Amino acid sequence: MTDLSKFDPNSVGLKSNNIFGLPFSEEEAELVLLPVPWEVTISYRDGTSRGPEKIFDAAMQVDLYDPDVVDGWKKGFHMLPIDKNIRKKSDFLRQCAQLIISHLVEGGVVSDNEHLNEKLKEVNEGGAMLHSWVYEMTSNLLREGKKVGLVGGDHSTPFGFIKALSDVHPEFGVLQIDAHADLREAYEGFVHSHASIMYNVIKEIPQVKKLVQVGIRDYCDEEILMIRENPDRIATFFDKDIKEQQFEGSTWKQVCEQIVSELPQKVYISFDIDGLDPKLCPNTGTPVPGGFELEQVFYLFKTLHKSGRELIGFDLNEVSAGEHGLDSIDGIVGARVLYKMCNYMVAK
Ligand SMILES: [Mn+2]
Repeated sequence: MTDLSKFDPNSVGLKSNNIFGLPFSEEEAELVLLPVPWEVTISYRDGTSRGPEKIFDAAMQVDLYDPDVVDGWKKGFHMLPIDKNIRKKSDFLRQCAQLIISHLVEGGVVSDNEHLNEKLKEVNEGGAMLHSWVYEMTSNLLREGKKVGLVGGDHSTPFGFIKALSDVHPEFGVLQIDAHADLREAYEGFVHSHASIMYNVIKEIPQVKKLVQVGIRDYCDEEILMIRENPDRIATFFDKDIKEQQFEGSTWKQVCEQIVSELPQKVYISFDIDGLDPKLCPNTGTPVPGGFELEQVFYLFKTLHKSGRELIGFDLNEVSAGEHGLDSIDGIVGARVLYKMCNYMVAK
């Protein structure tokens, strides 16, 4: 047990402590966070591989009192160190992916080009390697009896974690907060693209009985088709429909209850920060106008919790600090989102 007698939750967060300024070691913490500094297939702006450290820094400023889950932090939260080799690999493969994307943007075809074919193979193998690494890391933590959360990185990062959870939980749902449907098959030729995460989850993890998407407002024909063809496994709450429902008199409470009613008993949350209004995440990789206030999503979490559903894991992804470093709102919002999900993970 951690000795909390010398820890003052009202005082400044000590740099020598771990995330949120908390004094728990990995062994002592009930919830362990795995940072995944990875952004290989991002299609627009970069920076999200630095997300975990930006969130960690901003988390020092989060006040520990949470009226929704009082004293949750006493269960212990701990973030593992950022793996430098994973980041290096990401930086290298990012350059390979960039060559391919530039070629595609110029109207080129990758299969005609031997060099780019090699690069594509390398990127896809790297994606598979990352999945295995995340799978191993999170499987080990789950075996030790830890609760686990993942901090990305781009949205491809949680695949191995969701796979690890599927070894333990025969049936669960995924609640995805996102501007994008992420249901593209091998976007830009990248099998493990951030834009393909939920396609891969649906195709490869049958234990995910239901995917419930919320806030979606940027999608293509292929994705709409997949949603329409899989009504039993995918329920999509488009941003436009949610807003129109509200314009016509529905309350947010009613919308949240509808969303939660689509989910099975066990729930995993996949939180792409771009699901929020871009004013709250201006530096994220692919911002889209529309989306939610933070309080709206927190109220959705509260509704989920109240319904008696069990939260079995979560990820937070696509947080990027951009050029403003510590001063950016992105990290500050990310840290608060992370704290709320940590608290609900340990809430009774
Ligand atoms: Mn996404």
